[in-house]
Amino acid sequence: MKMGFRWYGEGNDTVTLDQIKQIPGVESIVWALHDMAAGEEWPMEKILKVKEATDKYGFNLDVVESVNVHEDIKLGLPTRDKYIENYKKTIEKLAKVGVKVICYNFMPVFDWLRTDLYKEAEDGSTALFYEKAKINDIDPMELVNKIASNPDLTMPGWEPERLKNLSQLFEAYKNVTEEDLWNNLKYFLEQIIPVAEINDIKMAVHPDDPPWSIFGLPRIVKDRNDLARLLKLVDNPYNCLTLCSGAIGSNPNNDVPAMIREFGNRIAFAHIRNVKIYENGDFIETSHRTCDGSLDICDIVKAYHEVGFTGYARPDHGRHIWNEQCRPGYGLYDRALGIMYIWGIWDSLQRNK
Ligand code: DNO
Repeated sequence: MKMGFRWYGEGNDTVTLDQIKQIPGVESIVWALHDMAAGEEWPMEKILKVKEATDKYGFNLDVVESVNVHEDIKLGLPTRDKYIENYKKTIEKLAKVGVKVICYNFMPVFDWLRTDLYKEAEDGSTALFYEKAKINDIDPMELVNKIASNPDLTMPGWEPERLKNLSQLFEAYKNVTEEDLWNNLKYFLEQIIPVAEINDIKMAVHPDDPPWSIFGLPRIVKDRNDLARLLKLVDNPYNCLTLCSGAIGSNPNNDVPAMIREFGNRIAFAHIRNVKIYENGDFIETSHRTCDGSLDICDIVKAYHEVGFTGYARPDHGRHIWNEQCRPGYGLYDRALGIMYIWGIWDSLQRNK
C-alpha cells in the first residue's frame, strides 16, 4: 500500500508541503488543477508547475483526484465528443509526469453532499454531517444558495461553474434514467480506457457520496452490484475503482471489507475513513478509529492486506480538531492521525504475516 495525501495546491490549501513531508510514510501528493473547469484540456505548463513544487520534497504525482467529467458526457449530449477528446489529451499529458491513477466520478450535477460542514461533537471537534431529513425537505437551489452565500461553507468538490446553471442542469436531467446514465458511462469508458491503457494510467471511479439518489437525480455507483457492473462495462484492468469506505459505507447494507475482498485487484485507489451512521439515516464523519464509527476500519485495512493491495491509499477526510482553520474535511491534524491509525494496523499485519 502506498500512502498519499490530498493537497489542493500552492496558495489554495492551508496545509503546506513541509507539513505533509513530516507525516510518516507519505509518498504521493494527491493533486489536481483545481482551477480547470470540467471538460477543459489541462495545460502542460500548469501540470509542470505542480511537479516542480512537489519534486523539491521528493513526492510523486502518481494520483490525480480528479479530472472531472463534463456534464454533457454524463447527459450523453452530442457535444460530449469534444470533451472526451480533451479528456484523452489530458490523460496523455498526465502520463508525461508519471501519473498512474486518475480518480473521477460520474455523479450528476453534485459531487459529494453534506448538510453541515461543522457539526460539533461532544469533545469540541467538528466534522462533516449529513442530515437525511434536511435533504429530503430542502430545495436544491436553496441549499446551493446557502452554500454560495457563505464562503465558509464552500463544499470541496463542488465546482462553481456547474452550480451556476443549476436549474438548467436539473431540467436537462429530468428524463435521464439510471439506464441512460449507464449507457453514457459506457460510451465514455469505451473511448477513454484504451487511451488510459496505452498511457499506463488506471481510471478509478469514485462511488456516489452518499450512495443513494439525491434530489431525484439518477446515481449509479452505489453498491456491490453497481461496482461489479461497472467493472464489466469495459472489462479491462485499467477500468478500476476508487473504493471510498466512507462514501459507499454510509449505507449500512454495503459491506466494505467484502467489496475489497471481491474487487481487490481492480481497486487502484483506497479512500479510508470512518462514519457513524444513525438509525434515521443521518451520518457524521468520525475519527478513523473503529470504535468511534460504524465502519470496521481494522477489517477494512485487513482486507486490503489480505488481497495484497499495492495500490494507493489516502486517509480521505478528517475532523477539524485543535481549532484548525482549514478546508472542510481537509485539515492536517486529523488526517495525519488517520494515517497513523492505518499504518498501525497495516504494520502489525505485516509483522504477523
Ligand atoms: C471528497 C472527495 C470527492 C472525490 C470525487 C472524485 O472529498 O472524495 O470530491 O474527489 O468524487 O471525483
